[in-house]
Amino acid sequence: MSEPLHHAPRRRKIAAVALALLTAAGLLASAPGAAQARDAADHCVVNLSTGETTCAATQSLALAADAAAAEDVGIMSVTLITLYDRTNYDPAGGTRSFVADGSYTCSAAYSPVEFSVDHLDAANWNNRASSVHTYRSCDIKLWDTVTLSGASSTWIDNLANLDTIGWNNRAGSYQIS
Ligand SMILES: [Ca+2]
Ligand SMILES: [Ca+2]
Repeated sequence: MSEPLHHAPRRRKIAAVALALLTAAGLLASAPGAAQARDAADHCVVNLSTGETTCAATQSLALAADAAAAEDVGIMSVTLITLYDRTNYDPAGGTRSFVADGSYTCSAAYSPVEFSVDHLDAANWNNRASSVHTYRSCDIKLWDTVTLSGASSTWIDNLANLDTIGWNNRAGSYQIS
């Protein structure tokens, strides 16, 4: 494989979580092979409270896997934002969700910024988001580059088609407030 070695442990962990879920759901008979599972794991949940990123073959499985892992350490996950590869919040093309502890709600003001998430390229999400949904009073600002620099979007609540503001397949990093 051409991927950096430091990615290997996380991928193994992700595979283990996905397999555990498939087993629990009684779906193991139809589980894809390892190569297919790796390609299909395009739904990830970044948990601010635990620092873990959990991926699975579907958005619901990824959220469930994150929730189960967080619950083990006494944290209730709540989704703050979800990026969608496709427009109209269609999860079929892949999703990336950002979650925090259940008590978290974003402040009404845009300043100060509450979370900054850069380097979407490292997650294979550079220039990819086409719709975005936010929760818990959070809004999102997109940045063109992966380092929170260059052009930035307005603060977005929910937007089913980022092309309407010229931000389709453009975000390289983002901020939440
Ligand atoms: Ca896209
Ligand atoms: Ca960009």
